[in-house]
Amino acid sequence: MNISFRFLHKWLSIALMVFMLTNAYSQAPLITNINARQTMSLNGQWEYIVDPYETGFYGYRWTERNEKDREAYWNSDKPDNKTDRKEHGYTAKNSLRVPGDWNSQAEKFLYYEGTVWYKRSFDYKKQTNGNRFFLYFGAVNYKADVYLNGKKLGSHKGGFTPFNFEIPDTLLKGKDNFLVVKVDNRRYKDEVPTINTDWWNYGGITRDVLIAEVPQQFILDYSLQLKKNTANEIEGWVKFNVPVNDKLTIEIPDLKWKKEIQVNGDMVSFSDMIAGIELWSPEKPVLYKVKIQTAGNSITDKIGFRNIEVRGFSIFLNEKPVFLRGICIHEEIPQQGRRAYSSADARQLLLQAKSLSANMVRLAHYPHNENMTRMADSLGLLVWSEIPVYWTIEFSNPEVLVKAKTQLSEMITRDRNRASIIIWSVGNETPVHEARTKFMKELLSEARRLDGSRLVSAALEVHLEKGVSVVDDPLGEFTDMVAVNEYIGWYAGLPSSIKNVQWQIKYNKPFFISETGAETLSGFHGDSLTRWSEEYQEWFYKEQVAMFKRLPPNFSGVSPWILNDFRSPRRNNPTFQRGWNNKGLLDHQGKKKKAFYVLKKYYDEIKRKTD
Ligand code: GCB
Repeated sequence: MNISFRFLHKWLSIALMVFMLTNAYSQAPLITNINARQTMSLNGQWEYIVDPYETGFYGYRWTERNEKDREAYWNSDKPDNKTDRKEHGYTAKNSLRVPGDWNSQAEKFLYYEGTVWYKRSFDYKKQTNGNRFFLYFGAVNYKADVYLNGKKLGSHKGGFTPFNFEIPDTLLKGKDNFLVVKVDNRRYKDEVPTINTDWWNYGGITRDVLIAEVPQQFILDYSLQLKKNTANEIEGWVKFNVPVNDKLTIEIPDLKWKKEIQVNGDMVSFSDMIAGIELWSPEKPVLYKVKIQTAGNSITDKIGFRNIEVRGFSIFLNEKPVFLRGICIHEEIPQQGRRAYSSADARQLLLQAKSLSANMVRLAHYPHNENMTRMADSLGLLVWSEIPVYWTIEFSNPEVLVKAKTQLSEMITRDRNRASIIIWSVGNETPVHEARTKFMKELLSEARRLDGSRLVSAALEVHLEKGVSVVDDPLGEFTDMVAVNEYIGWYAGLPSSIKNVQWQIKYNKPFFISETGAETLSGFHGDSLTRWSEEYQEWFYKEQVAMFKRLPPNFSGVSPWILNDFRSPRRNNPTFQRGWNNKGLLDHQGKKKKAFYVLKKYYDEIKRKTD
């Protein structure tokens, strides 16, 4: 290649890159506490086209359509005149509720995995000239490509975390904006989660969609919490979207505390002594109104203050050892076989957990919606929050690590001010080998880097060696607590075998049983040896509880599997499962099974001793 050709080649590649970048706006940093911003909701009925062949995206030579292609589904579906040929169209006859999964909205969608195009038209009245606009999605499962008025705003992968794109002022019209989202929920080996999971792959725009309108300079994100090992010192930081030169005020009116800081830059940190803070706890979930303000922008939140740490082999909450009376929850409303998303859904699920006398929930196996963590804050439930690094992810693939880290960072960014969250979990039941341990260690360090104030963990596996339950996963060395899932008496042996179980736990840290459970079809009765009967599950729980009582003093809690029966395509026993994993302590209709009362009794005993 001669010099001038090389130069031309380089110049052309740069031009191509610039062209690609200017044709899709990139994802903007996440705006936190979205509901406290000035927003317009785009929830409601959206029209859709089901597109299993991705015709709206690829031409017949299977090349990506260019932005102006009239046959691209992000462009107008209206014929220009009577001779015009249009082979796609949105119609009110085909519409889906947003937020919501598509699977539960029409029978044809029950098992659908593929592409659905969503379209919504809307008018927008700008509040103040010179403001900025962001299109915010609470979550879309799994991949979203977003187009406004024929322009691509950007894409996002990851089905359980929020994202936003800035809308250029010139693109947002007063009338009849044409918003299209291509949603693809197909499962791939190199995604997070990967192909194989034990839950329903609900597709769609599953959480809220909003337009947020903010000033040119605005408060993007902030952190406010109790300084470790103190009860009267608060520390935090505030981040702006751009460098500012302004006075910042942070105020907690109920504590008569106010701090003024001069900001020169895009971030400022602070700490201060505050008298009279009542600490947040499950028994008394005190939340304070917090006001953060600059000359041009202000935001309010409700924040609780508490300490969480590991001392020796116990977990301490506000200087007192705490036993986690937990329960695992999927983000699902079984009565309607759908994803949970609203505040009312969160209340239903978390009140069920409270009725079990739980003080903790493990939100499995992916970040649940913000209503859940906010509701946990106000109802007083401790939370384990997790990313869907589940079973056999491609641990040797560096791109997969980036995907997992992105989801981790989006989860932590959204929820770092929730007092309820005490544990960030980086995965569940990952198989022990070198590449995996390296991968998981990186996630643990990343979680600590993003938020050093909470515990970090992962649900590990236990293996049986000559009747002894051995916990020696090398990852246990790097987590703050050792959490394991065990199913002795269900997958391994009968409940009678639980009696003789010995534990060998390599790590002298808080020991937590992050799952245990047995399946039963609600209303099916037999003797306790009859699989699937309520009596079997009841017996299982009785033996498990007896075993918990024999565990060494570092036993710090348990979150059995699971609060409610949930949908899973892996569960195909035609009599007892029919597409449901029935390990719930409550059935599809919310009816309590016999085992519910066994666990509740155990939790009530502990509660009486510790509260
Ligand atoms: C597990 C998994 C959970 C499954 C459960 C089961 O260990 O972590 O996702 O649903 O077992 O029911 O087998």
